[in-house]
Amino acid sequence: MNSIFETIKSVAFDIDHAIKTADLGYSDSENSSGEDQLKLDVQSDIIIEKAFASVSVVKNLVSEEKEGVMELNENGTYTICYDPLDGSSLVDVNLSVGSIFGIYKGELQGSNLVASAYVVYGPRIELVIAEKGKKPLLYRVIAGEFKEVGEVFMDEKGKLNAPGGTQQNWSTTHKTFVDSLFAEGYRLRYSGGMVPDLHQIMLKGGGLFSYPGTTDKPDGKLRQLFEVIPFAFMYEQAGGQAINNKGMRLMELVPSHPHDTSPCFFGSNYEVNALKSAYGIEN
Ligand code: P6P
Repeated sequence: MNSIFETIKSVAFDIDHAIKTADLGYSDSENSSGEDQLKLDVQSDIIIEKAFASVSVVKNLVSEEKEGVMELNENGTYTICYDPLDGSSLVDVNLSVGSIFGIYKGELQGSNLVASAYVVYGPRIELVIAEKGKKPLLYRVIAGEFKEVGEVFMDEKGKLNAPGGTQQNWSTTHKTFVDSLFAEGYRLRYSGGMVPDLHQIMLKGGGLFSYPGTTDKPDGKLRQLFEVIPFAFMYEQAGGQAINNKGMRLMELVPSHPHDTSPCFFGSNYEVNALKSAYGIEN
């Protein structure tokens, strides 16, 4: 697995350079979710695909930017499902964005995730890696190299609230719950970039990130294999919880299609338990 993590460190520098130098225009194509692709999306995807092609333990790649499964090494062990540049539309307003990697062994479903990692491209490049049985580990680029900073863990109760999705399309239950957190004094922290938004909550002691099903997106917006399950693993390893609107652990998701989405809630125990109560879910 270490060869995978070293490759992620390498592509982090290449993608960070592309962010700082590439043309921020749109390509003439769409991704599998029907979203317009920035040239930077395509470039980041190519950087990752080329980098993993020479990593023998990687059997397949599944990219948010492409349809289907790409076989790399028939004798490989792991399938890497990745979002090469999540939130890329924020680059042209100079906000932080990220790359997300889910490392699966066997069928592509939550229970077969063996590790996950994400890179944040912000004022500094930061990387968090989570493996089974270990707290997530934070790395930061210092003097041009990734240095290990320490373990990431969340308090039982946090202060930050990151409510995603179009508010006019939330259910009444969700709106009432989100408002109740603000009434308790939670501070709004939402940039529209899943990676920095979830990173901030994990590093600042906890809180809640929510992207519910909405009237316009009943199954939510965030993709199970590339975004939801990798972060669910992170949050559980950091001592928090990650569930859907029915109270099911997101780690139990079994997508029927690689680009399936799910309503998702990630947070510290207090906030997720409060959401379960608000949604009428047994704690
Ligand atoms: P909304 C970025 O496009 C993204 O996929 C995630 O990074 C982010 O959390 C979400 O969409 C934002 O969506 O509907 O709140 O703008």
